[in-house]
Amino acid sequence: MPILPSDNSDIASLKGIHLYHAGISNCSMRVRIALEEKGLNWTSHEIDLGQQENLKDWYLAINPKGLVPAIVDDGVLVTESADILYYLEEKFPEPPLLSSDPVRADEAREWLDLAAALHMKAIKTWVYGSTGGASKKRSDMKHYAEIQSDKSLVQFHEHSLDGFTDQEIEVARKMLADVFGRVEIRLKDHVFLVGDTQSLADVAWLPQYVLLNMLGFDFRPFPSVVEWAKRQQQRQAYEKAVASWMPKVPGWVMRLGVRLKRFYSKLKPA
Ligand SMILES: N[C@@H](CCC(=O)N[C@@H](CS)C(=O)NCC(=O)O)C(=O)O
Repeated sequence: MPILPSDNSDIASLKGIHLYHAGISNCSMRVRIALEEKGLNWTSHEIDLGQQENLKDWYLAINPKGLVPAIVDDGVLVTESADILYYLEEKFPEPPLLSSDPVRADEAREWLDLAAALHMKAIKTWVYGSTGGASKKRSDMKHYAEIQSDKSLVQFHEHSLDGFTDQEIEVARKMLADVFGRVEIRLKDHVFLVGDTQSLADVAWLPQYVLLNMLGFDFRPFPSVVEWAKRQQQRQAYEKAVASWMPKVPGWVMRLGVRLKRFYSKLKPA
């Protein structure tokens, strides 16, 4: 678990739970959901990704990869959404999001680890690819390459500036459709992804649904997933953890914007 050693006295002196996050980030969403499911009090530090606040020196001292989310809990710094969820589960076991049955707990861990493993190659690639989006400017890349030790991130952002090919977007879409196909089979006759109660598996995958659905991913082949998401969205944690952080425009406006952006990005000369 990457509990990052920090000799930064500002971090070490923080009391309580501090979450560094962004509203629409799916990785941030899953941590906010876990915090709310567990009824924990936390202090919000919203990071403006559009303004690249995540790459400012003060934030790099918290997460050297310049990614959200990160938490500091009584001076203990943890990054990576999956690791933060494991940390919260260990430190605040009630109500449990991992079953006491080791087989069920292992299943939930597998779903969470799968969400983490697919983040760049499926989710991020589909989201950036299908929106024609790039979060960095070409002129920022030299500096970004200097400060970013994770070269796969540098490569990803460089590539996003040229645009993902239709084939790359399709490979990402297919990976996601395969996973949601598995989720669909499970949810046809179950309320939760694992066992009979809310677990880290639901917490890990709901944000993927929320983000992808907002951006127009086709969930029509997965009706049980859609019903599960509706149930999840009825949970008390959802309003505070997700809904209240989402853009205040209707989904169709977001999707229209996405299609227009994609259309114009295709018109741009290579
Ligand atoms: N593996 C990381 C991924 C975190 C991540 O990619 N966060 C995105 C938002 S969802 C971010 O900070 N992007 C800013 C950037 O790439 O500059 C995790 O699970 O926490």
